[in-house]
Amino acid sequence: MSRPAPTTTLAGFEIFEGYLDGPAQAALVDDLREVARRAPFFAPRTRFGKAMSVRMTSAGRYGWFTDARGYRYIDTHPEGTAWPPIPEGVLAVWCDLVGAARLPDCCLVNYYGEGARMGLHQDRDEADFDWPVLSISLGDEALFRVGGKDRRDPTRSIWLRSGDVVVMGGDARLAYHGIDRIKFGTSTLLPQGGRINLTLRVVD
Ligand code: MD3
Ligand code: FE
Repeated sequence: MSRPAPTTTLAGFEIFEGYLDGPAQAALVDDLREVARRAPFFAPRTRFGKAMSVRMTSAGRYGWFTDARGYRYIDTHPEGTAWPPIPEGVLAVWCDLVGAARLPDCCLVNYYGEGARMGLHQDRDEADFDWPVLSISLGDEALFRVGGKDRRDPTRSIWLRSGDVVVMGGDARLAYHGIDRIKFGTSTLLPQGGRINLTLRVVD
């Protein structure tokens, strides 16, 4: 399959608007129900003791975690069970847009309920920044903010919608980014409303 062209590009940051159609989005949500059954969502606490408003779980060899000891990848769910495998339909998106030479080690699953947000941060807990991070948005619209490699660099904001896929490689890989807010109730994909974001990462 030839790689589709991004609908927007910006310094290593590629957006594929509407990459997944409605049925493909619904199929991924079904796969994620099974992931969440085996690895329930939890509210991580930062090393400052504050619970994050985003709930999380993971699939793959590693899952992302934070507690009093700080941010890191761990090889089991905090309850001690293995992380479930990354669903095939999720891996297919990675293979189409990044390639099949190396598969991701982690699929972080973020759930945003009403009022949830994610502050501006860099993703730098991975060993090799030459691999991009791929993000899949499902459910309600979200205001995504992206800046530069320095926290003080100017930022720009984009609405991400259900079915949009973003690939962050090259200069964008270490860019500061975050989710300012979601527009709760703008999608009917998730029965309870809210937004799920999947990020696929090569960890080690
Ligand atoms: C730009 N998630 O899980 S996805 C995260 O929508 C995270 O849940 C947001 O930031 C979300 O760490 C944004 C888009 C994204 C993900 C990783 C990136 C953008 C990125 C890594 C580097 C640069
Ligand atoms: Fe991030």
